[in-house]
Amino acid sequence: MKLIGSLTSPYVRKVRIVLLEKKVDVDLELENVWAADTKIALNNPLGKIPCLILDDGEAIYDSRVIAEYADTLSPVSKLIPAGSRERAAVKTWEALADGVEDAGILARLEVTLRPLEQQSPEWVNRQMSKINAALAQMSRALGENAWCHGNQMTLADIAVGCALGYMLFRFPDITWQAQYPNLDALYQKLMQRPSFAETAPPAA
Ligand SMILES: N[C@@H](CCC(=O)N[C@@H](CS)C(=O)NCC(=O)O)C(=O)O
Repeated sequence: MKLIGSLTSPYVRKVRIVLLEKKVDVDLELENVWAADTKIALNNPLGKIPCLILDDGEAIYDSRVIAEYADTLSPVSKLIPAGSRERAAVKTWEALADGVEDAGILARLEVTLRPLEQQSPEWVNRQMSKINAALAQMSRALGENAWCHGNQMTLADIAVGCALGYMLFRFPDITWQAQYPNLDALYQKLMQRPSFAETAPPAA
């Protein structure tokens, strides 16, 4: 299988970590989806990464679908519980973490893609308040627990770890580590794992 992605996308990182934890080998094909000549639409008409190309050529996206599919590919490290309620809880953590990235990307695009006079500070503030609310909710829900859900690492922790890593990478001024020591402890613990260490975004 081939994973089309980048080294900076937090969604791609989540999928790469899942595949590493599941011990599923894929070739990573780097694609700059922002380049004028990107070929991503040949596989994903939405023009987004990650996109997983199966051995028969079928394309699978987005990151939540790929993560769910990858969890079925090997019996090692079950990342999504089988029970429907537990599954929904883990997927809600994932939605929360992905939502932090969605808001961060929208805020960043506003200031990196638009000329200054067209930028909306209200829009950026709206996205930043989503990020702040989501980080507070993550910290509240994690509490003193070792993992986001249950007593072992799940997709919830992987998704949250990627969102926190994305904050460090793109929003270093947000002081979540001092504000939420429990999230920081979780992140430091995750970074001990080769899957997280190997996929850390390159220095900005
Ligand atoms: N919900 C999607 C989001 C993927 C996404 O937005 N990826 C970004 C890279 S970080 C992208 O490809 N953006 C290109 C675009 O929006 O045109 C997922 O979970 O895979």
